[in-house]
Amino acid sequence: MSDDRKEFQNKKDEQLEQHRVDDKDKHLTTNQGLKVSNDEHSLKAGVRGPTLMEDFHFREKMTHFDHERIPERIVHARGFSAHGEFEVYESMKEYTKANFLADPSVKTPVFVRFSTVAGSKGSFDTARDARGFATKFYTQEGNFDLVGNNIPVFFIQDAVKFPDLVHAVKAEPHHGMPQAASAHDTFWDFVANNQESAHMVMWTMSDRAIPRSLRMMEGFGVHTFRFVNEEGKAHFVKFHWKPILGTHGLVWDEAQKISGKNPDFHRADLYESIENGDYPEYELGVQIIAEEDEFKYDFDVLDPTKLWPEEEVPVKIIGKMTLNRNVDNVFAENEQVAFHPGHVVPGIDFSNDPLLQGRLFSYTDTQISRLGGPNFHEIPVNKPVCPFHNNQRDGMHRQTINTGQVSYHKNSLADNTPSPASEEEGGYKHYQEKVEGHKIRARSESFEDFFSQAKLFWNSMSEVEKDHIKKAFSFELGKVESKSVQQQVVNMFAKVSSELVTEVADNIGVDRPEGGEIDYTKSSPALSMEKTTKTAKSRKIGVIVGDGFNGVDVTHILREFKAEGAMPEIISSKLGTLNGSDDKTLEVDHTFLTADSVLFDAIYVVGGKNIDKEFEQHAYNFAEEAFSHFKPIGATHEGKELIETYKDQIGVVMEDDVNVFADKFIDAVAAHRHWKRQLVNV
Ligand code: HDE
Repeated sequence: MSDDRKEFQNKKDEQLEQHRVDDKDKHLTTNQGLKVSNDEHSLKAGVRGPTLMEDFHFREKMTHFDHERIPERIVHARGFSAHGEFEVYESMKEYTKANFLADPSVKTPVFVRFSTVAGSKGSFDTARDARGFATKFYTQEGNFDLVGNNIPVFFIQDAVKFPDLVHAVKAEPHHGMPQAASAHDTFWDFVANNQESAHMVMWTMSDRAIPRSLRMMEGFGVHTFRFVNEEGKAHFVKFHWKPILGTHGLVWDEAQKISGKNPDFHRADLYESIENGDYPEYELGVQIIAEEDEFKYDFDVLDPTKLWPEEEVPVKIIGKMTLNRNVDNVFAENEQVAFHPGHVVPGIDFSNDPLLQGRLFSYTDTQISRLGGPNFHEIPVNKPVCPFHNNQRDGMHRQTINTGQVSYHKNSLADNTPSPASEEEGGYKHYQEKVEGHKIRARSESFEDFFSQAKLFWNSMSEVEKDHIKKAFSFELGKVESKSVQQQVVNMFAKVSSELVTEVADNIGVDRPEGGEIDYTKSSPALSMEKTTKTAKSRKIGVIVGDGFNGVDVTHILREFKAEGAMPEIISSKLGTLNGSDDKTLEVDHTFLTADSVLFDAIYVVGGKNIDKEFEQHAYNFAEEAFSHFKPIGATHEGKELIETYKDQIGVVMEDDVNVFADKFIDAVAAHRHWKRQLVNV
């Protein structure tokens, strides 16, 4: 077994042991504290007789079980969470009076929930979808929730359309299919008939929508918020999370196969890296626009289908979040956490983005039905770490036992407590934006440009990224049954790129649209994932080893991998110990049955002197699949013969000198994917 997995296992054993020690003297009781003498048989009238109503223990246990589930989130049902901390690098006082952004010595506890949007709670992690990236900062001034996504824009501009969008993307109501997928008629019908979605659709068709890891994706607050400083001066602000490991995607074929091989791929990756002490880290960045520059740009700062190109409005990195503790209980924390974009602290305020305005209503409303009443703030994961007092009372599931006679404001009987705080005392004061206008159901004309930034995104992609987008459209529209919808979508995206729609139209057998591409030539290099941080750190290497492997060399190579932070895991025909030369042994982590090529970032084939034909075939299959997904492949010793076909191919390392091999292979792993293979092989 690899050292990392051993450590993981040891930790698990320690936890179990701790549990045993803690619970040593505890008896099983009912919820009323009565000790239970038998938990295996219900109370019956005779051993072969009927169960009796009188069996209060059975009824209490079963009733509780019957009510174990709560309604899943209507969107973002499938999620996974972790605890951590946030620290600001330098005081942001110039822009905001938020305390947690003022003092670099303060560590603010955080809780993050990542999610997919469309699928139900039991769906799979690697669906093509936006990912939720919701962070709760437990500050001393109250909770601040940054409820974002891994895509910086949204499908729609006004919250009133959200139920329509969600109805369209969710499984179709007449047969309940497909699960966790946008590749169906109603979603694309919505897109073609709500063309403000063009920009976000470009993102969801890119590899951003199939992240390699939750640790390797960006996060965005999406909307424009406001920073307000002590003097009451405001700036528009957009929030970004930048992962230290860089932003990386899967390839679509791989993502689909992982859904079957390990539906929990992302959550397992997050959980295990935290257990192993490889803490996921993200830097917080802000883009700031002065209020007086509101109309300086070719986009409306209030339009949530627009991003602010980083080259025009730089991202200032202001702090770092480290996720360092897994949840103890998925239900209590991940399911019961209740986010709300309206949970803000002094110094952070809203803009008039109509999508944000609608969200400010929706989130409390949804928590009331999901968590069964208005007291969800009392659930431990939602509770502020600072004191809170008010005159709200009672309701479903109330935990607090409020004492005293007075529960109203203003009062004299309790000296008018709890009393509102002045601004100096930390009371929240809304930014006094001047607003006037007619009551009107309409949108500003400045929201009507749906295609410039869709094209900006396309213009910014590398050739490989463009190719993936074409394939994603071809896949999704290939699953659509209505010819009319297919044609409408192709016609719509002709405005973005004729290259894109010509290929897609040919692939799905509809007419090529004629012309239509809008004139927009800007690009934003920051949107491409190609130039992101590349490192071998935390990359999983599947090492295929058989009995009779070269002991000294292979042990040395594995050590080199680990020194670079990569994570080798041993795969062989059976679990147990493998014997190599020079008395070296290796413990097997996975068999060919329990592992699969798609679950690793790279494959290293070692082989061994005592392997059989079946082993040879498996080793070849692992390499073949890794090759088709552009992953690095390495081979030494007997392994070289097993995958000789791939010799001299791009991203394939076969060397006799072990040091040269280790160096070259690590470089190949750090490069992540070897896309040039595609250009050679297509
Ligand atoms: Fe949400 N969204 N949303 N959303 N959203 C929910 O709240 C909603 C939007 C986001 O891990 C719901 O507790 C409306 C944008 C995340 O618990 C619900 C609109 C962005 C999560 C809701 C939007 C998000 C949610 C469902 C359009 C990115 C998961 C359950 C106006 C900035 C949070 C719940 C978690 C969850 C409403 C659009 C992010 C129904 C009405 C844009 C990350 O209240």
